[in-house]
Amino acid sequence: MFDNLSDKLQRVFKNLRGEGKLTAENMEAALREIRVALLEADVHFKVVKQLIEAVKEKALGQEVLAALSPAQQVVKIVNEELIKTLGTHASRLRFANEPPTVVMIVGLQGSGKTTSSAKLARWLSKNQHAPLLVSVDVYRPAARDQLAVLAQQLSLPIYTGTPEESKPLELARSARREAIQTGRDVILIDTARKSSLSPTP
Ligand SMILES: Nc1nc2c(ncn2[C@@H]2O[C@H](COP(=O)(O)OP(=O)(O)OP(=O)(O)O)[C@@H](O)[C@H]2O)c(=O)[nH]1
Ligand SMILES: [Mg+2]
Repeated sequence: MFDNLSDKLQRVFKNLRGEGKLTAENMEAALREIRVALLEADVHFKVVKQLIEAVKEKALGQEVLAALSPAQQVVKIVNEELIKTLGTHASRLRFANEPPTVVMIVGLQGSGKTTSSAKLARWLSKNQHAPLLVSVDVYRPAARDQLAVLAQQLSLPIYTGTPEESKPLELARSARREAIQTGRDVILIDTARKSSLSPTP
């Protein structure tokens, strides 16, 4: 997601540099493209609006337009505003002293738990970890298949359970056992809340 964003921003900046002279018009065009790039990267529209306004205010200031390399100045301003928006310090994941680390993915219905579980597993596996996915969403039909499909597409290991395992706790316990046996150091549990509308499994 952010790789795409950085490609797009690079393109905007390249165009801006090619313009020679920075004008309010080509700045507008560049800002429009930055806006689209951020929205496509899933940044919340209110956050995008704020960021663009902040950049605009600074970039259209006299000292930028009069600067020796105005495009460079704009790159600097966008960079500073992006850092401000994304936060200046990175939060690290905390791992258990004794593996496996168990991470439960919780959140409102439809908030992206299953997708995030897969994303997190992918990130971990690219960063010297050996994750194991498990879905304990036994309430919604095909919810477990959804995670299994993602795992397969991304070639990530998943504990899919046995036909007898129908309870979240059973699935989580078995996944933990499997992780220990196969040397996986992080278990990502994709959860779901049992709603009153769900059929009792
Ligand atoms: N645009 C966008 N869509 C997302 C993102 N994460 C998930 N989605 C989409 O949002 C919808 C719900 O995502 P899920 O990952 O299934 O959400 P969930 O929390 O597991 O949903 P339940 O299991 O039904 O509670 C899906 O259509 C996803 O493709 C994201 O970061 N950006
Ligand atoms: Mg889900």
